[in-house]
Amino acid sequence: MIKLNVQSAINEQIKKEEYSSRLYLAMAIWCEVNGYPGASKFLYEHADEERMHMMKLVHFVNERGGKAQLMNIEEPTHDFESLLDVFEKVMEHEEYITESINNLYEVAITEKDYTTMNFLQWYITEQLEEENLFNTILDKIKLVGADKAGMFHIDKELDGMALAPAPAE
Ligand code: OFO
Repeated sequence: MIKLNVQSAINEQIKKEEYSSRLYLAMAIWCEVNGYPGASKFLYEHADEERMHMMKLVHFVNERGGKAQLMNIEEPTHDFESLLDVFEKVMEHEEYITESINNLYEVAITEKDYTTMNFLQWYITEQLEEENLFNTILDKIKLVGADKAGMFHIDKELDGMALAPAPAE
């Protein structure tokens, strides 16, 4: 049976993953209406991936005899200055999520909840991969600067960037 404070820490993380999904959805929409179809497709897919992150946590809490709980979430930012601004905000957000996962792991350590610690390993690895991925994208965007042809190329690249298939739950 999952301890109540571990459950409530995971429920907080569920909220953050749900917010991540909506934030990337808002970014995908901005990209779609601002002439970046590739970035838009990439971010729509990423919004789905964040929902999957949320669902894994939901199932985990329920399977451990607890109850996942959804909370109110604030409206995400809708307006961005540029594609660079979008990906800078993605990076900022991912760093925040990494910190949050680390804090959640700390709760599991304190409670000697080895099952949760083991489960969270997946998220720790995932965050490392996501930060690396977004850093690479951000570097490329910074490199092309205001060059329109370069930006077009990056958008094409984002279009072709396949996400890792969702692991079986
Ligand atoms: Fe859920 O990994 Fe990104 O935020």
